[in-house]
Amino acid sequence: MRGRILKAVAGDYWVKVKDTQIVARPRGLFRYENQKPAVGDEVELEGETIVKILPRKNLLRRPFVANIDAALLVFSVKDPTPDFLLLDKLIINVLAEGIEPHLVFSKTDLVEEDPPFDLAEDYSFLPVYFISNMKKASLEKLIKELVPGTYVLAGPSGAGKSSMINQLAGRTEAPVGEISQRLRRGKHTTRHHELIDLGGDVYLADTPGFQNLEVKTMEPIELQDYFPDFHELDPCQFDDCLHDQEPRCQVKEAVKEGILSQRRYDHYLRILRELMERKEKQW
Ligand SMILES: Nc1nc2c(ncn2[C@@H]2O[C@H](COP(=O)(O)OP(=O)(O)OP(=O)(O)O)[C@@H](O)[C@H]2O)c(=O)[nH]1
Ligand SMILES: [Mg+2]
Ligand SMILES: [Zn+2]
Repeated sequence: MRGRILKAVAGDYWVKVKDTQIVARPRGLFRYENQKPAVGDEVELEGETIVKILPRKNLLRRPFVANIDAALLVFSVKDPTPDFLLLDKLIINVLAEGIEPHLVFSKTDLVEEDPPFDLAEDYSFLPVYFISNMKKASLEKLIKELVPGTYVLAGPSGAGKSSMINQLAGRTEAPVGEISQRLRRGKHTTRHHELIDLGGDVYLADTPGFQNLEVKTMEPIELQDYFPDFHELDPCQFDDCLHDQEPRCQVKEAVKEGILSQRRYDHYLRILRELMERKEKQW
């Protein structure tokens, strides 16, 4: 029997097989072989025993979820206000995992102009959605636009990820953090691992939020691979242009002309410096 793991709690795995769920345990040998089933895994069952984990497309460590197609990067328009450096770093890390980023601006009920399209101006290279967990229609619209697949929600603490999952799944029991008045963010309440089955082969996984993030270590020259908006330009004079001090750089030119976002470019330079410093420290 084949199935997919939707939930893991203390060594028990809820496996979806056709329209039912079976609570199963992994074969004893897995531990010996250093294999651990993950939420999202496609597995082979014999009765209530998981006997085989099918090859994975990818595996995230935190959260421990396998076979992710896309990430919904959730940033609230207010409380907390979006940290665009964090967003730009998150886009890089998600792309580096081979996962497709989508951008979701949440809590649009907190601003007068709804949807606040200007916030999304720099991100026309991504699918962008505007939602409020207080406005059911905005969530229905989002779900209608998602193609079948497994989506992981990621973003800063307090952005409304868990609230969104609760609304979409039509339930209230998953923990939602009381927003801390001082920091205006949630209290890291999201810890368990679960895929929410929304039907139509759309699955969502919640993740705990964070305040800051390190870009994955890579060669400085690779960084531009993760800036899709740079790719639409003509090539620079030098093949190995870092778009920094080099002459006749198309990226700098595009920033000057207002075709490319100044803020995105500033973040690019900042992250580039970080990667260079990290590289120097290795020596
Ligand atoms: N006004 C408004 N408040 C919201 C909305 N969505 C969530 N909130 C509130 O924002 C706070 C944080 O929401 P959560 O859903 O816990 O946020 P989270 O992204 O899961 O946070 P972490 O689990 O810490 O990463 C809670 O007090 C929610 O009630 C929204 O659409 N509008
Ligand atoms: Mg949460
Ligand atoms: Zn260049």
